[in-house]
Amino acid sequence: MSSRTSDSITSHDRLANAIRFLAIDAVEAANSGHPGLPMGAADIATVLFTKVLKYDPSRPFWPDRDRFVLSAGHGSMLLYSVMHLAGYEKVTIDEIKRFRQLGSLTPGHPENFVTEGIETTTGPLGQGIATAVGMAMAERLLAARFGSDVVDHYTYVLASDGDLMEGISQEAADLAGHLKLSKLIVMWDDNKISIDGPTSISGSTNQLARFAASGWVTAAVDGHDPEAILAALEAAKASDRPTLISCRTTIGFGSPKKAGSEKVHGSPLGAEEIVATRAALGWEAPAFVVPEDALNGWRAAGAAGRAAREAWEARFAARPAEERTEFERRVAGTLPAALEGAIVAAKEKAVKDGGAVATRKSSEMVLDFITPAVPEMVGGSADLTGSNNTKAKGAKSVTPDDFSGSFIHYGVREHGMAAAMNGMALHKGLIPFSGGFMVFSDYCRPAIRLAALMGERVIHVLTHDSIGLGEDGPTHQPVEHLAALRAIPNLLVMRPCDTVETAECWQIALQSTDRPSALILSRQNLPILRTDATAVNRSAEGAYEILAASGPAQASLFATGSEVSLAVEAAKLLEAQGVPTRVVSIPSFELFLERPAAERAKVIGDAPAKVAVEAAIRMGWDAIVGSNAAFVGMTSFGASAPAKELYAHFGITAQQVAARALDQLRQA
Ligand SMILES: Cc1ncc(C[n+]2csc(CCOP(=O)(O)OP(=O)(O)O)c2C)c(N)n1
Repeated sequence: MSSRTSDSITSHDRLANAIRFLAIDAVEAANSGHPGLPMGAADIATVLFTKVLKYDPSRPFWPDRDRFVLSAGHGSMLLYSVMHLAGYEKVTIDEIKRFRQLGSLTPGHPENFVTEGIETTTGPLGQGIATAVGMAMAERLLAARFGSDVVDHYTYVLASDGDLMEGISQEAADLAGHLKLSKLIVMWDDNKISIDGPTSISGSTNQLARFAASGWVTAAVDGHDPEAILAALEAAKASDRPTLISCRTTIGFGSPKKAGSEKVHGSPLGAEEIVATRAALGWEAPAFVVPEDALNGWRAAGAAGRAAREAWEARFAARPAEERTEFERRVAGTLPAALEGAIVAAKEKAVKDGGAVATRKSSEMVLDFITPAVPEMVGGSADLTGSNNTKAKGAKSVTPDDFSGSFIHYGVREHGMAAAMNGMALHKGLIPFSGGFMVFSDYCRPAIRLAALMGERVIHVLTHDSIGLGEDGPTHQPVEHLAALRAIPNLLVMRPCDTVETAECWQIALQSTDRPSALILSRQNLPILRTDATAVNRSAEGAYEILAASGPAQASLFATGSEVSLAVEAAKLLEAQGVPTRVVSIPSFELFLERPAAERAKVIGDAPAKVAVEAAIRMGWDAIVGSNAAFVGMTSFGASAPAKELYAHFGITAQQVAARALDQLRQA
């Protein structure tokens, strides 16, 4: 099998078995978890973390560290064991003992916002590998900006069968292969077992051929042979393309009765089998005790990374001061002072130009102002660049041979795009934003949800936001999507009504360092309603009176985005009939709901008639306007026709809004 000497076998095996038994014992103590993967992949992790990976446990956030992503998040105990063994201070043996308990640093699946040193949250299979593609892209993008003296690292992934079964893995593979992300190395824990049994019961893809077809280098090794693993990793590092290494392993390696079977995937081994496994692997130490030789070996490997970190610090210190400050600013995620002026300039232009503009065009105009001011922004689109308007003036496209650009052609891969954006944000140093049709936010929802969970600043520009897109019809017309996006905790959903609000929403999205944003934009033209081009950001209030009533308000109309101008028209109709009417624009439910109740009550007001209008379903509106308010919107899918006809067909008109207000006044 290999030419290992007995000494090296002993020491490697001791290090790998230390991972195995921490995992076995922690899962047993928690009475839940996944021992199979850590036991099977312990040899891979040992080679990676003791011989290859550039990291320093004492500085988990050192910018030029290699990234490691455990895409198969269910194998979290592999990561926690390695981190404890290598010397990540906070992952103590007590935390290992508290695996999966409330408030521990060792939750069921790895959570980057809980445990320092974990690069990304994983668990939904396929997300990790796709997120890692974004990290590898970020490395290339930043190396093109700051040079390889400052940015020069690899991104490693441990992926399971399930990761490769998920469709997103193909989007990720395709993107990485096309971009020739040569510093992305995926180790596939090829154990041929998933939950239902052998993977052969549900799939027969030749994964190596698939990745090869997407432009990857592939290799296959015995995943229990440390020398073969090391050689494959060394070759992968020298490659000019991303590499997939099939590491053939036995799930639950070492367990006499359960190794190689799905029984060890996701349940504790049980006391008897643990005794048998200890005997089989020659491990005498009791539960949670790491023998001194193994601990010393691991700690020495962990401490070895310090030299690389210090060498990087010396190289970085030799860079010009201005460059250092800029790099540090971008990595810290602090915005440049120039942003505010750029926002005001965009607002001034909007007011000066006047006229009706689609908010997707407004957004493009705003980007022309802000992207030069915020050079860490990296845009893109899922093959809808001309429709999403996310390519600012002068933005250069990124190509496989030139990462100095700031616009990415993601191809028709919404899910891969959203996950890659998460990876870029997690990497630090960039602010990713993208473009897609809003209706296809469904295609990237799992990645948007993870961004929200992780609290990452990614900005999704979602255009064609309602029946207002017209002729493409119900397959393309969002109806439930606003409600569905608003349902994701910690996602900021913003639907601006004109160019001034669009500029404000961009400013809010950029300033929201701890949550993702979705900018919901129209295809159809909308009149300019705001003519105040100052530094005051009214959209940040979430909701505000955009049109005052002529006297004490009898009717309050509430609307978002394209329906705000419709509400303004309705207000004019009502005023003409002697009903003093005000209009409240609500660019963001979330921002509004974060304000104190008394302030909210003031904005909502106490007019006897209240009507909300939004070309979408009602779900969510009751929390804003109350269940007694009338609602003009959608209750079904849309249809294929010119936008104006659709608004009339579905009864979303100024006349309808006015009529509903009058109904309410009659009933009052
Ligand atoms: C998107 C998604 N679907 C389903 C699951 C539930 N799940 C966890 S692990 C797994 C498959 C396990 O097989 P494999 O990936 O080969 O891992 P191994 O058995 O080798 O540990 C499934 C279906 C999940 N975590 N993510």
